[in-house]
Amino acid sequence: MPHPILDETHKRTFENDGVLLVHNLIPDQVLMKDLEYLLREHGRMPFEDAETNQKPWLYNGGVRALCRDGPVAKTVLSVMRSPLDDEVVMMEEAPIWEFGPGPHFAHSWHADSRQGHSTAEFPLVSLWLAVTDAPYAIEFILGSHKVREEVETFCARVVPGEKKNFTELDANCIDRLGGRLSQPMNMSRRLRANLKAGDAVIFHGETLHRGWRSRNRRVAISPRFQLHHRSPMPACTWKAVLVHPFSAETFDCIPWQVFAARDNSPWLPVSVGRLLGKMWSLAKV
Ligand SMILES: O=C(O)CCC(=O)C(=O)O
Repeated sequence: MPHPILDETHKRTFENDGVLLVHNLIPDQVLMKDLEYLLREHGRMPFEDAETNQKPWLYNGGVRALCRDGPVAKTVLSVMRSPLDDEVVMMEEAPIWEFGPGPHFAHSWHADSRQGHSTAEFPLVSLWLAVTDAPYAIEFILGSHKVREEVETFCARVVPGEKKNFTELDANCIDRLGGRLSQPMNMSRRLRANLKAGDAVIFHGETLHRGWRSRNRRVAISPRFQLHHRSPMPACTWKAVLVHPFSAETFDCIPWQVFAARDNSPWLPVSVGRLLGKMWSLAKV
């Protein structure tokens, strides 16, 4: 499947805003419908810090085929700083976000990387792919990746009853800070687009964003990629998948386990996952 060619203007937008909107990353609506079916079971899982939630390529043939054969990693690599010979890029998690239908409200502002873990030298970059239509489902503060430290210093609040020192960003504080930082960062500029199935947003690990729930159901998947120094690089790891340098064999060094089924039975064995992966590969030629 071809991936969109992103030029210097796109890269500059990504560097300045910390966000880049890519319409029609996957134009094939039949594939998007298939993916929606395959992700459905996982959308019902409660969000938790568990492999079954964050490493869906371990058990979901659809996710695996998308990330191995689809345009996701290539597109992220084309805006990320080019890796040197002794550097690698790993896909480290890929949470699936399914919400609604339900009341209309915003989740908390946050950035995907832990503070200081995404740098110009070793960036973390996320891609959020709308698997169904996702009207105004995710919002970004443009330029906020450049003022992460200020945001955390002024707006992080310890959440009572949560784990020690767990903080959340205060939305009112971010609004006020946005006003004060508007010169020269213009942090009050926001992006909240009407995304269709197959559209994607690529964003820096430090960029502030928040998801919105709405009266309509919507599904998205958000693989995250980190550039690392090569050494020591394990030959095969289950928890992070090597996407640069890429080889399908390296990707497939991880055995497929189980994955969500299309019918009512929740799980099917490995061989059917392989078949679906092949279907995806055929669809791209
Ligand atoms: O889709 C959502 O509502 C949440 C997305 C998000 O916050 C993320 O990918 O980090």
